[in-house]
Parts: sequence; C-alpha cells; structure tokens
Amino acid sequence: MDLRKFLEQLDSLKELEMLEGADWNLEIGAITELSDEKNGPALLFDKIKGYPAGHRVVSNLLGTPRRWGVAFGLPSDIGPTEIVLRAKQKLTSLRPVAPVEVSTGPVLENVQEGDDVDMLSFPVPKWHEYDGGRYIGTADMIITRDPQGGWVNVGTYRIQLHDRRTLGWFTSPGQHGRQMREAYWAQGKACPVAAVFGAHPLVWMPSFLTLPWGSSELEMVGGLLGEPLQVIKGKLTGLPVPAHGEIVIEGECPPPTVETREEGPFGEWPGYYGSGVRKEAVIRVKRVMYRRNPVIVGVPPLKPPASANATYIVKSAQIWSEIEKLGIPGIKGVWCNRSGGGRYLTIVSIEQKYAGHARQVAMAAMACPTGAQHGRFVVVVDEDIDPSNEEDVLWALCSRCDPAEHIETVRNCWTTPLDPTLSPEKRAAGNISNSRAMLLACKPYYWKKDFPRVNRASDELREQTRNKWKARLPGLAR
Ligand SMILES: Cc1cc2nc3c(=O)[nH]c(=O)nc-3n(C[C@H](O)[C@H](O)[C@H](O)COP(=O)(O)O)c2cc1C
Ligand SMILES: [Mn+2]
Repeated sequence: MDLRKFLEQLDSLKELEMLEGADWNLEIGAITELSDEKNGPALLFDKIKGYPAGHRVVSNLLGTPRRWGVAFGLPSDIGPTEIVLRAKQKLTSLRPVAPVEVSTGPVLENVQEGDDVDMLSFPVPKWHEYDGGRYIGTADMIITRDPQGGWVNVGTYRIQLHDRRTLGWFTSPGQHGRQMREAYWAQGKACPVAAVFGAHPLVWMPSFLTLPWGSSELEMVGGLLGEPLQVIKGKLTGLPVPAHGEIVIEGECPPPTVETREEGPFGEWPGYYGSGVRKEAVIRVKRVMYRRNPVIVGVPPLKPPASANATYIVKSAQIWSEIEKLGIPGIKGVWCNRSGGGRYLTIVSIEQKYAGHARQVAMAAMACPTGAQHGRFVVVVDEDIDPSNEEDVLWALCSRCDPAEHIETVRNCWTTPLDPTLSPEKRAAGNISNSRAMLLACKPYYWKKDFPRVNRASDELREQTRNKWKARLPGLAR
C-alpha cells in the first residue's frame, strides 16, 4: 500500500528516471508531455527550482499499460490486452475489505496546523501554458462523508493551489463528492473534506472509477490489496485517511455563498481548455500531514493520444467486468481508445449469440456505471477483431457497418463542462449534456454465416509461403 515500494519496483525494472533541477513552472509539465508522447519512463523530479531537496513530484507514473500491470502484480512481459483481461478477472472476483484504523503511520511524520499551514511549501507544478494556476491535485483522492447516509466516498477531482491555505475544488455534475458537498451546503454547513496527494496506484485507482452511489472506494482498495487499507482518523474531520499517503490535508469546503474563487482554465483530458474559467468552491486547509521527503503524484491531462496515465487500461477492465456482471454473454474484449481520452470511444468485441445481442452490448457499455460517464461512441465488433487494434477496428467499421441500419444515437446523456462540443448556448443554459452513438460494426447476426468471406490468405498458406520465401524476402519472417 506504499507508493515508495512501487517506485522501487519501477526503478528495478528500469521504468523510472530521476531528474534534478527542473522548474515547477511549466518545465516539469513540458518534460512530462514530451516524454509521455514517446511512451517514456516514470519521471521522479527532485531538487525542484526554489524547493528543498527531497520535496518531489512524480509524473507519468502509470503512463504505459506495462506499469499498470506492475501495479496489479502481473508479470512485466505481458501485452496490453492481456493486462486488461487479467485486471478484469481481478475486478470481477474482488470482494470488498473494510479499512482498518491505526493510530499512527508515515503520513504523521510532519504536521502543519492553523497558521503554519503552507501549501506553497510543496513544489506544485504549473502544468500547461494556459493554466490559470498551479495544480496540486491531479491524481488525488478527495474524501468526504455523506451527511445523510454516513458512508465515505473517495473521488479524483482536480485541485488548484490558490494560496497558502486555500485550494480550488472542481468537480463535474453528478460526481459523488459533489453531491455530498451540496448536501452539506443545503443545511447551511461547510463540507468537511480530506485530500490525498500521492498514494500507491491500487490505493488511488478506485477513486477514478465510477462505483455505484453508496459503494465504498476504500473497501475496494482493501479488496485489491488483499488486506485492509490502514487509515488514520483525521484529527479535525474524523475522515479516514491513508496512513501511507504522501501529503494529506484536512479542511472544509464552505458553501459558495460564503466563498468562491476563479478556477481554471486547466488543460483537460479531451485535449482542450474546455471548461474555461469559472467561480468554484474552495477548500480552506486547516491541517497538513506529510511524509519525510514527500512525493506529489502528478497526472497532467495531455492532448490525446498522450495521457500521462494509462487509466484506459483500468477503465476497459472495469467496463468489461460491469457488462459481465449483468449476465451478458460472449464478451471477448473491451478497449477504451486512447485518442478518445479513454472515454469518448469504447470498443467491445463479442461472439454474437443471438439477434439483438450486439445492440444489447452497446447499450450496456453505454449505461454501465463506468461507461455511462462522459462517453460519445461505442463500437461493437466481432470476435475476429482485436478491439485494441485501431486499424482493424476501422476496417470493421468501414466494411460491416451500414450507417442507416447500424448506427443509433441517444440524446441528453451525462457529460461534463469539459466537453469541447458543448455549444455556448447549452453552456449558458446550464445544459451539460451530450449525445451518444452506438455503431454496430459486426456482421448482422441473422446472415452472419452468409457474410462475404474475408480475402486474406489463410494462416497455413501464409506460413508455408513465409518459410519458402524468407531467404529472398527476409522481411516476411515474423
Ligand atoms: C487523472 C484524473 C483526473 C480527474 N479529474 C477530475 C476532475 O477534476 N473533476 C471531476 O469531476 N472528475 C475528475 N475525474 C473523474 C473522476 O475521478 C471519476 O468520475 C470518479 O468516478 C469520481 O468519483 P465518484 O464516482 O466517487 O464521484 C478525474 C479522473 C482522473 C483519472
Ligand atoms: Mn464514489
């Protein structure tokens, strides 16, 4: 459950590069982008300009499928689709394990309280050129308790650094943390909140998955780890915070009638500064706990297909698991495409079992909790298509989908202010919704057997030919 163990693992696999002397102001962000575009290693920044040695930032921590595989404890030599399959199996069989309260842990090595609180004492990057400020919270965990039900939610929502003791908290409509803070505000109260900046990937992971309302992310962490997550009871909020968190804050989020600040713009995951700048709620920080030589985990959203974080691997696995839990048969693979930021284009391959099966799968992929949030296109392909192979998916779409027959659109779906397609009129009206398209790129079930044969040479003929001609044409050898 310790981020530092994971860093050691990456280091031993030559998947971690240490860099000294970079500037928090745009330089860390630009290095992160250039390196991620080349599928580079995780980057651990130390001796950041103007900050003491040991106050670190790590980016691209999970920038490739392989590093997610390492986080899941899988062999380091298996490919992306295999990682999705194994992760899906893990998620499907997972049983929740409640966290265990401990009295102390590494996070208590340093504490700032009251007037001593100083969020500027951490080397928080300004990630992109047009960002409205520095963002400490990208791959973070925001912890809140429902004032009615008493259950604790953890979500990843971006956090801007306004000043020593003030943070900006942006969450899109429908998010659990947002619903909870609104419930406090409705009672005229500030919402107690804790936030974690830096945690082990498996401790962080459930907070970016869309679990059902009432379902505990911290219990999912226990299931993933195979042991209860160790938490400390926050002194001010009573909220459970990970004992091995790198930097953890406690504070409160007052109603917007009491205080707001301008938030954004921020370079966002669809590849734009979509939501611009708005007044948003703030967190008044009352207490900071942090480990010796703390490491902020930074995941600046990048213009796709770069991502700084291959969360699409986990989302693919989770959507697959959610569809299977509905009892729908024949799912052979799920792939959330990188160019869609892992959300705008989901491809599912199936072995069709009955007429209407493909449409059912498309609707399930669109409506299951993880798939419902902020999507645009769902494409269903047959079992002969690898959903992670973009060119094959496009070939299937071009050759098996008759648009008038096989494309359906659905309006008024759940989206976010980040959505670049939201028109000025819709934004002004507060109509944060978009439409979805389901594209069936599979052979129609009822005449599948009669669908024209594919004109590619058989595996046997290809093999024979390769063997016979490889001396003259070495390029043919695999
Ligand atoms: C790196 C990263 C950053 C994210 N930033 C935000 C954000 O700023 N605001 C937001 O509403 N959702 C953000 N999300 C998506 C939410 O974490 C996700 O929708 C999750 O389901 C929210 O938790 P909840 O379902 O408990 O509300 C982000 C996800 C990731 C992976
Ligand atoms: Mn939740």
